[in-house]
Amino acid sequence: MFKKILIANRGEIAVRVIRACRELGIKSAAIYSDADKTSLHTRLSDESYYIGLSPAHESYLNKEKIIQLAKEIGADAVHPGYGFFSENAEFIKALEKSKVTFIGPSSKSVALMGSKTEARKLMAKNNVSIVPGTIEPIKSVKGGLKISEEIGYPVLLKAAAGGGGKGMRYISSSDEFESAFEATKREALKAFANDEIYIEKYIENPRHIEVQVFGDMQGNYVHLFERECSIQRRHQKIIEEAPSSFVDNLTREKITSAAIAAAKACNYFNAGTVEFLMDSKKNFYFLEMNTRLQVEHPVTEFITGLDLVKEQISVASGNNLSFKQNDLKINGHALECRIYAEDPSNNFLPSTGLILHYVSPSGPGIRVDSGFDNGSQITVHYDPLISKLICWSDNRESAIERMLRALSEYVIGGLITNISFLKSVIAHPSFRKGEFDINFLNDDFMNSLKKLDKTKNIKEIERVSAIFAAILKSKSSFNNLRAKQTDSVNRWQEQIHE
Ligand code: MV4
Repeated sequence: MFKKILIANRGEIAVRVIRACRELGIKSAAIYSDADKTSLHTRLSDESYYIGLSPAHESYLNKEKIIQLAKEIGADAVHPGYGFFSENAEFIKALEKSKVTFIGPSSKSVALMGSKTEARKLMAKNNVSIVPGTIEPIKSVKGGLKISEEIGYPVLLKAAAGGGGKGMRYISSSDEFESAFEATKREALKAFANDEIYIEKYIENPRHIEVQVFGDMQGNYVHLFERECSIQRRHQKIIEEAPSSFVDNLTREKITSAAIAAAKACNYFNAGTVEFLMDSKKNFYFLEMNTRLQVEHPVTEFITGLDLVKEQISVASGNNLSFKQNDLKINGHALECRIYAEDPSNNFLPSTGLILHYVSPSGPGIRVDSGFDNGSQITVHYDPLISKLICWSDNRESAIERMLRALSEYVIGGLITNISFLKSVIAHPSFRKGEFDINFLNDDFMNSLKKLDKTKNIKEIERVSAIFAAILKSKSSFNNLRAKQTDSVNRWQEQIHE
């Protein structure tokens, strides 16, 4: 087993990995930028190393510096978290050439799944159903028109090097094809330095269902069931759950088998996620594979009782998977809400500043993964994710009630958050019934909230303000806090008058 792990990340996921290291008796080494000098991950780790300025490309994205540091401090392994270098084949390749182990898949698997056309080709060859379309990049407008005619409009043009919604274009009829073809190619070249594009049939109102898979270096594979991630906005997931209320046992059998076939096809090891689109008839299509630990892994941990990060560390050190498929069953239901510092009533504009008062929910069935606490600063440099609130209960209905209870316990003073927006989504009759797809948070939904929510939102602000004011008043250090208090009062007033 490893003795020391360098964590090449920040925020809640760095804290999550530190916790796994601590329980395994492995030393954790954190890296931090200027903005993170006093952050939770910097404080909780056994060792922490300053690596540069606040902008990520000056610190968390400095490949040479991070690899050099890992060697210098005698780390046996690097955990990349999600984002940053987690799916960077060059970073992984550099580690493969050194004595430091990358906690994740091989650079080959990552590179293969990074090319969406290569991935589609491999899936088709291994009988994993892909969205109808091309498996080779399209060369000409004429060729593209012919294929689109065959599969039927509407179609999507996608960048071969894209993914996660970047470099995608909708085409409703042949008149739009030529200009869309040129524009998508141009954008793909600019964004990914690769202008290859391909065609897929447009799947109407699908759900986003993904399967957690795991492999070891001995060629054993398991799946950890599915997650439903349809509640999203502009490709940003907001609420995830496991299992999906839409997936029956037979569909689960088929989609998890497909996911394992996908992992095997690219000789995958460590934690991965196979993403599918599922239409209203429960037909599912391979979309892409995420070759990393995902933000929403805790919902899978809740329903399986496993610790995915410990398992990642274990298989990376060469151990067999610690369990077999038959050892696993779905226990109850889990939901995750992503708590963001953003303003739902102002087009989800990120809200930066100090967290002046922070009380997170707790009690039965609650887990909060956060990289922040009292006095933490939310800056423009990184994702405005404050925390992940995850709830477990023995069924979906009670997990929903528990989530509403937990959201109402949350107090985050000093910043605007999406907490009351999350409450509105979770409490919505369609969400409760499990009747939704990837378009649930569309304009109609947002407009219906606007009408309902003016008073509710102000009530919530008044509630948090009252708690905050009472706490400040009772503190002996009240006078010392005056400057900050003035700041916070202004923020509340800004909200009330918007
Ligand atoms: C699609 C699609 C419909 N049909 N492909 C968006 C992110 C990227 N991973 C693929 N995406 C989509 N691909 C076909 N053929 C709809 C989406 C899509 C989507 C997918 C999953 C979750 C949220 C989404 C939001 C908008 C569009």
